[in-house]
Amino acid sequence: MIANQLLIVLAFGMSLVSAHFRVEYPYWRGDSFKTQYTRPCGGVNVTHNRTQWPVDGGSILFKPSHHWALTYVNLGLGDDDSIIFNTTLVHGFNQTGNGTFCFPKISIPTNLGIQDGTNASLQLVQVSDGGSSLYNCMDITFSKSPSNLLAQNMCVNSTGVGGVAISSTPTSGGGSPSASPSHAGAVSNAGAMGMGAVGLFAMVIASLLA
Ligand SMILES: [Cu+2]
Repeated sequence: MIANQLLIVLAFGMSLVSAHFRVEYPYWRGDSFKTQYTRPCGGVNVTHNRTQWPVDGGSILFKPSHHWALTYVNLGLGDDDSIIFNTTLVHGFNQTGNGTFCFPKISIPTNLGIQDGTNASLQLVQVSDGGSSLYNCMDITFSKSPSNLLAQNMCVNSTGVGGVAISSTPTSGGGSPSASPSHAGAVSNAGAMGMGAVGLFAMVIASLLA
């Protein structure tokens, strides 16, 4: 048991050091590992390395490295560093597991006036256990016939990677609200209530505190 706890501590330590995420498609602005906490784009300025992205929306493939992270996708129109990411394309959800995660097709609101040739940037935000937000941006040009679409058979989640909707109420069970992870009994109850990765995470913390 002590060995197990040591392994868990090591795993957490490693995830803090090698933390962060990278984006594979559309091309990210560049390596942001040292500055990824910097808003709005991880400390990397706008580029000319634009990926053609369908006018009605496309896919995003990225590699998260945290056990879980609240995750968002925002859109900003324009092609310089004054872009404001004021359109939320994917509202917050809990992205679970590390490996590869893919959104097959993120749809675009029709009232933004986007057409063939419109330049924009996508902003991917992840907030994990430490509370700091991590950012990466991808510069795109909307296109009616994109030349470099991500093949749909490439758009898969690796084993153990997924997502859980965030809800203001327990997803099942209907018992009392989940408690803080300071009491092991309450935590295992939270797990039984279908808290998924969050419950699992709380259980790991509880085992460290025990
Ligand atoms: Cu990180």
